[in-house]
Amino acid sequence: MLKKTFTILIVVITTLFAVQTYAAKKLAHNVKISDGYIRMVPNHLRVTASYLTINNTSSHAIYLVSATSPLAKSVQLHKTEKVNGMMRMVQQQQIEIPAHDKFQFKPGAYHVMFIGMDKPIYVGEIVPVTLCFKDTSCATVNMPVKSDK
Ligand SMILES: [Cu+2]
Repeated sequence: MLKKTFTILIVVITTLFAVQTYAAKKLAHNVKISDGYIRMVPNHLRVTASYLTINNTSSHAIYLVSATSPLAKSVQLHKTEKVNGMMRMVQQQQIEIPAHDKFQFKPGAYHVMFIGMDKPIYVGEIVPVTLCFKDTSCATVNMPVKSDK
């Protein structure tokens, strides 16, 4: 009797875990991502940034909370700020995209930062970047590497 209860419990836990795993990969239907690109950097640099526009097509605010990419071990959300006359980058825990509005990442302001690239990048290379939101939905975008003009 005890053994049976234990078995049922394991099945329930496994099911819960499976649901959670599925939820973590839920597709973000409420966002449209455009103009995404990765900034070309000199070969010896192992850090770069990407810029993009996120359109929120839903009637409620959404929050970007993380980004991942095979390009780098660490991918962070950053904002460049001027502090005491010095430019510095501040990591953001989340970025709000208001309802029916868009949010632009651009040089000198918000960007997605890639830290610790394994290899150099080249112009024209396509890099997948996955953006995940507070509601656990994610969107993967293929971004070309481009040089800033
Ligand atoms: Cu940065």
